[in-house]
Amino acid sequence: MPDRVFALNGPNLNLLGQRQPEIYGAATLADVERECAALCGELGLALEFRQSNHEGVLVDWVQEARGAAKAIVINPGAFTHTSVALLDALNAFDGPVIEVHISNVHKREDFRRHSYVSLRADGVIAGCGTDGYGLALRRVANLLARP
Ligand code: CA2
Repeated sequence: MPDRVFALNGPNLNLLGQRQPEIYGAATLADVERECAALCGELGLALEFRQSNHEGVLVDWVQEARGAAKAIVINPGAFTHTSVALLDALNAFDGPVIEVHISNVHKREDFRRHSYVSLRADGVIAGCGTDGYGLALRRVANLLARP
């Protein structure tokens, strides 16, 4: 049985590829999911890829991952900078957590430099465009093989 990984995406990431390509690139979220699924096939991982605009839904999915996934890759969108609830949920998850940001949050407004999720994340990838998802999945595969 391949190890299952949840890849969770926060608010507005459903708009990827439709607006602000200078910041977030041209790929749509469906493109990103397709690339992640292909990579997971190579890495021997089973992917569950989801997006929600709602904080509580993301919290529910992180809780669901406790029984259903070995690792979480998460781009929490703007909840990165605001959500203690998401941090608390991630703190109740035992496996590796990798935080992904498409843009370089450190090159933008000051408020984007603080992440509640980083207090729990085992790794953080920012500013690598949508390639960051693949980098995060490779890291997860390594961590699950050699904890
Ligand atoms: O760089 C990232 O991946 C972010 O997590 C994206 C969030 C932002 O609030 C974080 O500070 C950094 C915003 C996601 C919005 O995505 C859009 C994509 C295309 C068009 C409009 C919004």
